Amino acid sequence: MTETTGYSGGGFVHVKNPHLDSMEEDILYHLDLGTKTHNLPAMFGDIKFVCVGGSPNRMRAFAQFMRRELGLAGAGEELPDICAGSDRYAMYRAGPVLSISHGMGIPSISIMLHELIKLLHHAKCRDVTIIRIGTSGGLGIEAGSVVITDTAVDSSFQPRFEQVVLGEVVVRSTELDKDLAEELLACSREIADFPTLIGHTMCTYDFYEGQGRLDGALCSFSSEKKLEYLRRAYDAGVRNIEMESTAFAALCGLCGLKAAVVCVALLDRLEGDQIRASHEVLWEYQQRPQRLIAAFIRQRLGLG
Ligand code: R2B
Ligand code: URA
Repeated sequence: MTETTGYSGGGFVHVKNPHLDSMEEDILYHLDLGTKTHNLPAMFGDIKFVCVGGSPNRMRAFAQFMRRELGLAGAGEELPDICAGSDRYAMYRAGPVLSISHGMGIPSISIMLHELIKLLHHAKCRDVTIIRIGTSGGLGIEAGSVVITDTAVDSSFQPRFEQVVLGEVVVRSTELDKDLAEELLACSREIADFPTLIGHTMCTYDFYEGQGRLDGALCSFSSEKKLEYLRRAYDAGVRNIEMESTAFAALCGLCGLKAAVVCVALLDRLEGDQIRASHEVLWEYQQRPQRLIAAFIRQRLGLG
């Protein structure tokens, strides 16, 4: 069974679940928010940009950075974690920007996105742009390069996300918003002192064997086989590898959200498996997608 991409009538988030309407209350358990306990339209109705990324600390730093970039009052102060009652995910706000962590891997980001998308729906948000800012392994590109994903592909280089529903495999499209990717690339040309490119992003279920690494606790293939696989991925247009983009693209696409994936490459996987750069270098690399997205948001808000 294949599902097609959704549309967003009137710019609203488009949940595709008839059961939601008949629920008296919706508890967003992993976010520690709910329709009866919180006034979601008042809290979130004016959100226009949602940025998601793996680590809670990084997403707090991003929200703090965005407060400074947008010239918001109290920019230097500690930010409260909106999901403080749950230790699964962290959520911060900077004006019209929401910054949320999603943990590592498809199951973790899927749970967060189901609840986030319902949150945006309950809050009656309109015209929301959602961007994953993350880290990745590069493929044939210099460490520190930023990849804007045009298509998220699975480990067979196909633009699909397979979700098992009631024991059946449902295949979902992983198309992302092409215009948004181009807008981000144009933005990078203006600000970036680092290489930025558009390419396919391969999403895997594992960091080690799943990404062809030789340095996990298990490995049953040779260095030659690994390189042959990674070169085939490169020839199919893959420029970086991470662990969430197909699920992110599928869920956001079906719910009518304009979505982008922007990840920095921490290393070139054609040159090795271990991430050897220092903490300082890695910290600076991780700021690159944040700087690009800050410039993009400033531009969209007419501050650029
Ligand atoms: C990138 O980095 C994490 C693994 O180190 C994973 O969440 C991803 O997609
Ligand atoms: N994240 C990944 O998923 N893979 C890498 O190689 C680096 C970061």
